[in-house]
Amino acid sequence: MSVQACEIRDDDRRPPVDDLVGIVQRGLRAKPKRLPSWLFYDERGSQLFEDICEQPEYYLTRSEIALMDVHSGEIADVLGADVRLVEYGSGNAIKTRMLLEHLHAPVSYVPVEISPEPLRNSTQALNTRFPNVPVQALHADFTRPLRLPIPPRAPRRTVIYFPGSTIGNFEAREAAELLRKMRGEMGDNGGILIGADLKKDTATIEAAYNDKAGVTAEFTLNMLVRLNREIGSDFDLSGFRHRAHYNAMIGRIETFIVSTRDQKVRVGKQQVSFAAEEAMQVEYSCKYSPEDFAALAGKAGLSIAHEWTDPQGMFAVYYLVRAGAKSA
Ligand code: AVJ
Repeated sequence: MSVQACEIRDDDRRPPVDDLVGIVQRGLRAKPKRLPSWLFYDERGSQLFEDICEQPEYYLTRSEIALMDVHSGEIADVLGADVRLVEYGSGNAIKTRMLLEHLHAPVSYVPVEISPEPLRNSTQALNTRFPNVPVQALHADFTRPLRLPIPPRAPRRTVIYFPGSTIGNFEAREAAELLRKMRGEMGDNGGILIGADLKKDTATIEAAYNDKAGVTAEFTLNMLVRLNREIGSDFDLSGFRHRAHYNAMIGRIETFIVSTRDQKVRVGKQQVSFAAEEAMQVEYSCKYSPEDFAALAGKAGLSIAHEWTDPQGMFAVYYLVRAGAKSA
């Protein structure tokens, strides 16, 4: 088969690049103040996240890769032949490659990504590496209803791949809603292959979000750098710090940007006051035991057909199918 052209499709129902000043102003009016975690991922933020993945304390990425290293063959067997693989996000080159290497005659690979730059890069890299797998990149926001490109031939099933514990960034209700949406997109016979970080001792989890080298702190504060650049706000970086704390009751890392003093910040035409030690919430990273995850899946009309963990039991990958379906 010949090399496929890089096809990137725009989902024309994508909302126009939203009013960033408005989003930030709204978040800063909320009590407590909060800003959405997707604001982390400008170009610098995406680079910093890659650097986080190399930190010795950040076990998530390494563990998921170790898991794929051991189990990707078996995972591919469970998914079966002629799968259309739809990935939510596209920044996961290594894990995706490990999966595609083992999949049996995949029909197509559909990365869904909101930022065009990583989408183009991963499309090209995969085209080179897997010349026989048609890549149908979709430029869209995966939290919204998707119109998937027409596959080059009929797939036996559509599998949505959502690695990286990104599901952990959604609060329980939103996570269930997102899974419910995925359930619709994958169809009756489809499945969801999803990575989620496991609950474990507080010290290990907290260390992962407070690395000694300070990369995570820089990643967190880069959100303010980004806002200063993109909306002309005047956050003084020396007046804010990173704080990440594990809420063991709820089972999630809660990340804040803390104001170190009384101060005012201009955002658009508004002045926003921060009290000393006031904490602005910027990210949740929810951790799930396998039982927690089964309950979450259940709320979305799904059940766990298979689950895998890495040799050290740090991280889990689940294969979800419609509840009551005859499974994979
Ligand atoms: C990319 C969402 C999985 O929550 O662990 C890493 C992002 N934030 N360090 C996570 C993140 C701080 C990461 N996810």
